[in-house]
Amino acid sequence: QSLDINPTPQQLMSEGSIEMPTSFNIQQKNTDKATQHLLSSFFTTDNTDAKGFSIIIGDVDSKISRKLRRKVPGKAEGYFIKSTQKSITIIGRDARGTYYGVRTLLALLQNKKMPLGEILDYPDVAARGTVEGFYGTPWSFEHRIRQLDFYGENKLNTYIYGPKDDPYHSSPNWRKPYPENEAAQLKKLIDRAEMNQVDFVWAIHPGKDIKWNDEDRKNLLNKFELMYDLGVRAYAVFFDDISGEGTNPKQQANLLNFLHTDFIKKKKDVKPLIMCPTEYNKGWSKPEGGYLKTLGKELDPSIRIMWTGNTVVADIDKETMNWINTEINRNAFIWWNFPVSDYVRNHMLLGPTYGNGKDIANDVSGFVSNPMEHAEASKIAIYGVADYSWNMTEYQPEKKWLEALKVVMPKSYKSLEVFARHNSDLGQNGHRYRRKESVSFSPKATAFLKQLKAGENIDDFKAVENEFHAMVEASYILLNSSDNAVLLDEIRPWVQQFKLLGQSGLGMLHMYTSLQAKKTDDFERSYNAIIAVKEEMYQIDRTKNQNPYQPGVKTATLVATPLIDDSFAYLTAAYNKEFNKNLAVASNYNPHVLFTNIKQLQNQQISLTDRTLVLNPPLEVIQMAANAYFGFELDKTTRVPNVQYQLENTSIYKNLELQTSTNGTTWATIKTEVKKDAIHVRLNKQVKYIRIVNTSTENIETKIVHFKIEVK
Ligand code: LOG
Repeated sequence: QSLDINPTPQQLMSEGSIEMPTSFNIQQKNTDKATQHLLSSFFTTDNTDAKGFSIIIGDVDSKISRKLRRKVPGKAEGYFIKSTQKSITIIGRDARGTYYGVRTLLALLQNKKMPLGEILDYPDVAARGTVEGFYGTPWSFEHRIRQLDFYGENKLNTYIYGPKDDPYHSSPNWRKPYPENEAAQLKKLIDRAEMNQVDFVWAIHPGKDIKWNDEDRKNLLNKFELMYDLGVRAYAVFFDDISGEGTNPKQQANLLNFLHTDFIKKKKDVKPLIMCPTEYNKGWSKPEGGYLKTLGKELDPSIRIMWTGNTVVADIDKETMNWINTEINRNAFIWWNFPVSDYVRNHMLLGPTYGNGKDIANDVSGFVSNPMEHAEASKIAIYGVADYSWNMTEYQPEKKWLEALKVVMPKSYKSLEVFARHNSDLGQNGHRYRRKESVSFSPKATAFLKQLKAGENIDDFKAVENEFHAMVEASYILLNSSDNAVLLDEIRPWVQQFKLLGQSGLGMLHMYTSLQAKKTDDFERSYNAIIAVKEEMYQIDRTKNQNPYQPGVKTATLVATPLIDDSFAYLTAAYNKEFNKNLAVASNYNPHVLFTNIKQLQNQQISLTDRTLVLNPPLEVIQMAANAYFGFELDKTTRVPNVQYQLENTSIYKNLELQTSTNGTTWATIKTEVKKDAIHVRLNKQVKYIRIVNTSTENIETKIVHFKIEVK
């Protein structure tokens, strides 16, 4: 029988099974609060009895047969289980190991028969879990509670609390205590974490405005004390996405070493510090500045240094680890930027967890995933992270993905699978990170289009039709499912969009068969229906998930949407030609392009809605050397009535010019005025190029808050 245990145990020796006992005699030798609590969630007066099947539980220091205790793996958080005809013994290396042993026991008890044999188990990576470190709406209290329970269930031990948009985590309010309500909620979360054997790591992000003086040192210490009183026993300090004085590595190291000696060491019951450096990925590191080497040399060896990989969003391999570990003199603590979607907010990332090397277990001090602001939907990826970081070499992405879907939607998982397999890629994005999507459907879609355009018989017509049916059906089932209302709340607009997309696909197929049969009425009816469906999709895109970054709701963007759009356009054109008609070939094509010489911005997306052309603002600090510029190149010379932009830190405006051009070589400078930190210009000029350029000789560091123009 298959034992559904996540994460996969390291060694499982099966020796048959016996009938599942109905009554148990629990003997707790040496267990902590979390384990007791977990046991009481399953064993009640209904299924326990002094004469029941014996279950003996304790850690290596408890009074359990020495022979068995010797078998417990030497690794922290490991455990050993022996299950015989007469009894089950669970022994943990430490309290957490015992807890994990009980977790496995509860999974065993879910089987029809009780498996006999031995399990030897331990994690490959010391710290495993998530970092709530994204921009956007922080997770709600209820979501966090659900997450912490999920981590306990899947043997994840780390939750780093660092939402960028919590004002008391970052500048300027990091110095202030949480208001009473927030503090009370945090306390509840910390207790919940403890009950799940999860380290609640509270992170602070002070670098935007920290002064390297005694006062701010005290402010930090004071905040740490306040958090300690709430129950925090693990801390992190983040210096990511900042510019200016806060980025100085010597000062950062001084401060962290101070916190280490004056706080962590003194408290005795607090875990080693975790820090996120300013240069947190190789792409941004400037070896000549010596930033990372300074941290590596100066920081106390116990302090963990986070790392996102070769770029901000990257999968991690051996080379990645070799490089960074040499720089920082220790094993980096991986901050994996998946499934975070704060830079592609109109997408749902529901695909499998894959892409990281299976040979880096001994090169990392931790592995945490930065998830989506959609907490429940992120569980699909987190489930995979739990298995990957526990037992790397055995990790199977697809298998774990299917399991995860079942875990989050025990009844409607098949429908969720249809939806998720078409909603995993990010679309084009500034970080150039992509995921597989519609994998099994993709070759059919390609063949369909090819044969359609070549006027050949379409071999996979039925298969394509079946997929569109599956999309519509899955959407209806999901929209009316009741097995995870919390998840449904997050994905609903995307499912609605997906349903409409499936319907437009079916309509497109009907256009095809009608054209084949030369049934013009049928063709035009389906054509008009698709136009109406597209309008409904457009409405969803314009009203749901509105945010200033990537507003709207995109679905199945890699394979299914382009297939339908292309086929629709092709069929309409073919119909127009054959019947001398004039049906519009709808398109939402954006003909304008980004115009920049800044490498960091090269892949940044721009979007055109109605008549507004927007640079989707990147989240991180942009480096603008002298003569660096960014702006737009319009497809042809066009009247631009208005221009608006805002950059963080208004003092840099004096070093920048707004310029326009009709040929890209001669430029006119436009007079600008700052109002409420932003610049609005009534331009009303014919332009082909428009840009903001650094006309000073200095390097400018800034964040783009927004940049948009109107095009007539
Ligand atoms: C931020 C993070 C954000 C992520 C993805 C780190 C260390 N910091 O570019 O808050 O969620 O990228 O957009 C980041 O990754 N900045």
